[in-house]
Amino acid sequence: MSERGNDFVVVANRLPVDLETRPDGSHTWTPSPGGLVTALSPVLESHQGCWVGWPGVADAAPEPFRTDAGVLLHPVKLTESDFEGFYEGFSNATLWPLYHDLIVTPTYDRDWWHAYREVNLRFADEVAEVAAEGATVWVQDYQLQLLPGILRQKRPDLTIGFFLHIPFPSADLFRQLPWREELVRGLLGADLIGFHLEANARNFLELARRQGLDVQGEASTREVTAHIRLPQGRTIGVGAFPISIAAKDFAAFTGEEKGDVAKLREELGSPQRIILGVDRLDYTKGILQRLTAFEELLDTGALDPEEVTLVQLATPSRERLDHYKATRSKVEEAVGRINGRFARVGHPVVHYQHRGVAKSLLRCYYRMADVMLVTPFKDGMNLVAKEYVACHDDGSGALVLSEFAGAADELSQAYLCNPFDIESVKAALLNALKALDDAPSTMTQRMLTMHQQVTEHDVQLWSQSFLGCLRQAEEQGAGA
Ligand code: GDG
Repeated sequence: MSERGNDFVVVANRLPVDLETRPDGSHTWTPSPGGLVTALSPVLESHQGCWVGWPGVADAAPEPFRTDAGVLLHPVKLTESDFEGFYEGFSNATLWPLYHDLIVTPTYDRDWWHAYREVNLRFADEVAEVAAEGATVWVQDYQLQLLPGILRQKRPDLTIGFFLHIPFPSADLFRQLPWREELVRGLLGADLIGFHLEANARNFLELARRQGLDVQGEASTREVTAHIRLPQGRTIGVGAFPISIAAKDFAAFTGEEKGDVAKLREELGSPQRIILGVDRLDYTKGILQRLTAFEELLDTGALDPEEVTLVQLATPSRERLDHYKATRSKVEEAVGRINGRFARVGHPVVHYQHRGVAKSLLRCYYRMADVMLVTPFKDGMNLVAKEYVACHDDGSGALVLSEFAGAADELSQAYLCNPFDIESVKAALLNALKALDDAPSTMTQRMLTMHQQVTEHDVQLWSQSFLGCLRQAEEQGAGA
């Protein structure tokens, strides 16, 4: 199979599938978790492009192959030591907490930084091999921030876009990073740098100004209204592109599926109200806070355990890292304690699962839930909130959403809360439950307004908007 000559290449830390070994030693591929894969798969399928990324297992170097949907997958090998230094270390114990406003303290480790640089160089070699002359390369996320700069040097013929899926912190926080200049230089190799929100783009532009760069224009809520002009004359577009979902995949429940939703409700004991949480098990997502809020409402009698049930689906994530282990154990302790205090045997008040579920089942959970609780301390966007809304084309349900999730900018009809303030989470949850009983038509209107927003601004619009601006940025940059 010819692997060279791809006109459109997406590069992300992970491939959209993970390599798994069956008990008999043979290999199989399963979809890999997380928001980035959810967002990018449809885009690549429509371009029949090439996806460069790690197959999810250390030391594995499978041959490139084409998916049924026509996407060429090009695996990049990471050793166990790369995985520890580049992925678990610098990406997830340095950058992740720093970019999420220090919810836990980042570790600054020189060896991790060296591993990060090494792996970015390796990704650049692989991309240079598969990209055609003049190809468009779209680099994804915080694990690959050096890649645009390395690629620019190696392959000046490429058009390079970069999109950050997590928040970008204020210049004051960012300057903690010992390798801040190198990181910014890496990003500035791109023709276009995209963020979810205007606030993220503003933070980056402020940082560029402080580094003495020539910044023209200001960030705005959508697309590119600001540019950075480098001393060598090249111009880089900076803009906001709020990511979304393939909304139509979540709407339109068939009669059979509605039956499945009703059955799921029965399996939970047909409670009057079902509250749902769906997250990767990550300390940024505020799972413990929401359990604590629920427990306090049961404790004071504001909620009746015979009437209300909370379902928490928590997908395993970054399980070897200490902060993740600690979060999991606190969450599981809270689930046990709440059930111990308020449930009857055979009738849990909190249903908890630490395993992923199939997308078809996830849709049913979303549709079934009367209230969706999304309470991150900080989140780039949060696709779960949008998926829930997309499943409620009938106007049912209510969304409780953290002010600190990027999605709050668009989903203003949600019950917004401050997850750092338990009273605020409790009030938002109670208000949502009460309004479902007392003001059903207002609730329907709120949900339908959000549904329209998500349907009209779907993931296809996101990618078209980014790629359209990338073409313009490249033309402007080349003309400079
Ligand atoms: C990062 C940023 C940004 C979850 N459990 C299951 C499952 N999921 C899917 C959801 C959703 C995705 O995973 C999670 O996306 P989020 O956006 O909520 O969160 P992150 O993984 O942290 O994503 C985030 C995103 O990138 C995109 O830019 O929004 O801010 O942190 O799609 O449905 N899917 C299935 N089973 C599960 O059990 N099938």
